[in-house]
Amino acid sequence: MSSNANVYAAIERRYPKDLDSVCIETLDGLTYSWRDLHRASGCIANWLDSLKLKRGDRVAVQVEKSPECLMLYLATLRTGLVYVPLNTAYQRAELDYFLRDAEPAVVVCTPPRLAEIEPIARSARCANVVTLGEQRDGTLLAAAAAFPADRDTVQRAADDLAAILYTSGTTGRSKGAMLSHRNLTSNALTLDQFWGFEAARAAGKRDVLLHALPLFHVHGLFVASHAALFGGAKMLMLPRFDLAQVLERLPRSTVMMGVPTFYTRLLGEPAFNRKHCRSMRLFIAGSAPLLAETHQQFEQRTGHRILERYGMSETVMLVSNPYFESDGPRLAGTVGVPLPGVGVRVVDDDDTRCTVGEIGAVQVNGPNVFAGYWCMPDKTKDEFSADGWFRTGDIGYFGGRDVPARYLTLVGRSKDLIISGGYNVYPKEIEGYIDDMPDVDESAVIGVPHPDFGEAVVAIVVGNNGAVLEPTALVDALKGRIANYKVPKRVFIVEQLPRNTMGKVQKNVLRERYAGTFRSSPAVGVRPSSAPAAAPK
Ligand code: MLC
Repeated sequence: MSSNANVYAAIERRYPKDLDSVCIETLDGLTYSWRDLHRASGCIANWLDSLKLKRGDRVAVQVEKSPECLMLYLATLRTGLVYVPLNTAYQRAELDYFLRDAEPAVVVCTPPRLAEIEPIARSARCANVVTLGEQRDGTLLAAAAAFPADRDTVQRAADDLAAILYTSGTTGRSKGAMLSHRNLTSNALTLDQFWGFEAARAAGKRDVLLHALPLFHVHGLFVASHAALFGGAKMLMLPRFDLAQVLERLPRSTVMMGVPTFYTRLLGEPAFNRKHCRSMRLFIAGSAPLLAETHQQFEQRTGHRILERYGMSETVMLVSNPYFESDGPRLAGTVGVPLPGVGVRVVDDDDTRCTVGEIGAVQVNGPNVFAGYWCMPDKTKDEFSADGWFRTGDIGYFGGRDVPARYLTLVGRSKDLIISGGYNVYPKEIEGYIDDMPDVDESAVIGVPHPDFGEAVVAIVVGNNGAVLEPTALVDALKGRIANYKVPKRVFIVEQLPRNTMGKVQKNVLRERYAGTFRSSPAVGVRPSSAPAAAPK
C-alpha cells in the first residue's frame, strides 16, 4: 500500500523520540506530552467514528483556543473527516450562512453559545451538536472519554480534502477554500526547512514556539501549530495575544509568529528590550503589511530582524523572506522570495508575465494551492488563469531598486479589501448590512490607517431624505449581527458621497478625507500597557 498522505500520518511520523516530553504548555502551567496529544486525539477520533459519518463529512468548530481544540483538529484528520474552523467572533447571521453552506455532520461550539448555535445547526440539518469549553469542559470530551485511545489513522490520498477555511468575499458571500492533505503537508515541510526548524533539530536544539494567534485561521493553525507539530517543538500556548503574558514567556521561547499588531504592541511597551529576546532565534510577521518603521524600530530595540512572509487561506504560505543568510537577505518592505517548490508570477491583464520591476497581478501555483471553493465551481474557475495559476487578488512587482529580482513587493489589492489586525474585511459585506438598516440611503465602507490594527474599518453613511441618523445607534445595531472586528470603529453621517462622472463612489477621496481619523495616537505602540514595567528575570 502507498504511504498514507493523511496530514496526521506525516505529523505522527515526526513525533519526537521521547513521547513523554512536553508538547504544549498552557497559560496556567498545565503541560501536555506528545503521548497525551496522540491518545486524547485518538479518543476523540474514535468517538467521531462512532457517529458513522461518511467520507468527506465536515466537522465545523467554533470554540475558544485550547489544547483540546488542537486535539479535535487532529482527531478530525485522523478519521479522514474535513475540519471547518470558524472565527469565534462570528455572530448569528454569519454562522447561519457558514453552517448552511458547509452542511457539517458535526458542530462543536462553546458551552455558553450552545443555546444560540444549536438551533442554527439543526436548521442546517446537522444531527450532532456538542460543546467544548476552554477548561476541558463540555460534552465532547465527556463523550470521547468513553472511547479507547488506540486507533489507526485513516488512509487518505494527497488530493483528499483535509479542511475548508472560509474567507470573506467581495460580493458579501464568503467562500470556503478547500485545502487538501497535500496542501497542508507540503507547506509545513517546506517551512520546517526554510525557517530553520529542521536545522535547529539537527543541532540538537528543541524550538519553543510562543503561540498567541487564534487557532481558526491559516496563520495560527496551519503555519504556527503545524510548525510546532511537524518540528517536534514545544508550544507555549496562550489563549490570545496579551502583552504581559507574551513578555513573561518570550525569554524562554525561540520562535514567535504574529500579525503586525503583535509587534507594534510589543514596541509600545517601554520595558520591552533585548533581554526579553535573549533566547529567540526568529520573529515572523504576516497576514497584514508590516510597516517599515515597525521593522526598523523592532530591529533597533531587539537586534532581531522580523521575517515577513506572505500567505492566504487559498494558498497557505507562498512567499517568504529567507531565514538563512545563504538563501538571501531579509529585506524590509518586501515579502521575500517564492518558497521552494512554489511558483509565483506577476502578470498583466492578459496573464502575460511582467518584466522585473513592472507592477502587475500576483499569481501562484504549486502543491500549496487549494483545490477550489466549496460548492462554487464558477467562482473557482474565475479565480484561476487558463493555464492553472491562482489569482491572489494582490498587486505587486519583482525586484526594484537595490532589490534582487526574485524578491516580491506587494503594493495593493485588486479587490476592495480592508485588513484590520490581520483579519480580512470586505467593505461590500458591511455596506450590505448598513444599507439594509432603516433610514439609511447608502453607505461606503473604507479602511483608514490605525496605529494598533494597521487599518481600521470606517463607515460613511447617507440617511434617507431628512432622516436623522445616530452613529452610535448604527454601531450598536451592527454589534451582535456581525463579528466585532468588522464593526466600523467610526461612523460618519454625510449628506452625500463623492462620485465620479460615471456615478461611481470615489473611495479614494473618502480614504484621503478620513485618513487622519485615528492619527491622534502615536504611530507605534498606541496601547496603554497592561504589562509589568519590570525587565525580564
Ligand atoms: C479585535 N477587535 C478588532 C480586532 N481584534 N477590531 C479590528 N480588528 C481586529 N483584528 C475588536 C475587539 O472585538 C474589541 O471590540 C476591540 O477591537 C478592541 O479589541 P482588543 O482587545 O484590542 O483586541 P484583541 O483581543 O487584543 O485582538 C487584537 C489582535 C487579534 C490583533 C490580537 O485581532 C488577533 O489575534 N488578530 C490575529 C488575526 C489572525 O490570526 N489573522 C490571520 C488570518 S490568516 P469592542 O467592540 O469589544 O471594543 C491570513 C493568512 C496569512 O491572513 O497570511 O496569515
